[in-house]
Amino acid sequence: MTNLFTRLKSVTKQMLMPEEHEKPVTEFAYNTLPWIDKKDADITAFVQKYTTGKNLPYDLAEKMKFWRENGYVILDQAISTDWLDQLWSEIEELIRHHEKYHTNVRIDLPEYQENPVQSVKDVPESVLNGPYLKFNDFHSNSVIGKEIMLHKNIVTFLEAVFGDKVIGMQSLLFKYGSQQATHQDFAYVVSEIPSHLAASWIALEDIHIDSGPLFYYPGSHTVNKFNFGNGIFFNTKSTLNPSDFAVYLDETCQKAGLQKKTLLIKKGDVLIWHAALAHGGEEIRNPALTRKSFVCHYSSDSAYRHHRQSPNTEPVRRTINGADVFVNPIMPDQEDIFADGKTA
Ligand SMILES: O=C(O)CCC(=O)C(=O)O
Repeated sequence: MTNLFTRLKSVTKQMLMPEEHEKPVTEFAYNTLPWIDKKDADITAFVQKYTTGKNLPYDLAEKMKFWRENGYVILDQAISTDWLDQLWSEIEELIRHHEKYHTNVRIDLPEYQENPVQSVKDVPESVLNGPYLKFNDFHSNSVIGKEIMLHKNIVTFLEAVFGDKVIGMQSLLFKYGSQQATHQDFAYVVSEIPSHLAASWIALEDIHIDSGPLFYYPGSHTVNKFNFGNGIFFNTKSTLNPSDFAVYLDETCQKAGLQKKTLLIKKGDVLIWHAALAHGGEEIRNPALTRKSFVCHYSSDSAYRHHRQSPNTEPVRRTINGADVFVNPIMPDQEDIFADGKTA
């Protein structure tokens, strides 16, 4: 492990942020890939030496082999439902007494098109309770949110996959299905080493097929990358857009014979996906159905060294299960205002 950590750190020093590259980036740089994505990855040997993975409710070697092949894993009943109920009760309080809080939400409704990101205090309760809305970085406000994001069952797996300490980067919390088009996260969530990225999708209730469940293409983490006209990251200089990205991914996965799967998991189950797994949200067929979920994005210590909203300051870290999450530099007074998780 030590050698691997040292090697990754020296690679990072030479890394340029993607926008600083002279030529557009069209693929992940092979030498910066997490070790598990390289040709010679010996998972059996790794797990024999990896002591942190003991006492897990799953077989780490089996999950890692599945990940390498398919670009995702599902951890059954990985998180206590009491913790998830606590998290949801905090969201209900946030919605009910929204005037007191500053958490940001993103609203994808026509009337918010000009300014889709708003503070909850300025958004009516009816909108906060409805679809087309996600709560941004609620883990910053909530101790139990951080505990869930950096749960041992998630962190141990990701630490093994990255071969590095895990950093919780950001989170999204949904009451309803996102209905988001097919995408791969690395195009939108960019760390200093773009392949050092993963996400967890934590079911806060049993997922119904008509609620707009998550879908994904097993094995899609290895398909050729889409070029937005200026490389693999979507930004203001891109000449192609997220709809083009979705069409490309659906067609490419179909041509490669990859079967689309629907995620119908139970409360407390967790899906973890690879930076390049193609996924999205199905259409909501029954608008009365909620689809409560907490989505967390992660990187490695080598690849994410500053909070995205304050790249020039040293982050204030919270450590849980050997992983870090940075205190929100924009709203320090809102950090951990929901503190009940301290007793969890
Ligand atoms: O939960 C969903 O429907 C989509 C979430 C997602 O795609 C993401 O956060 O990258």
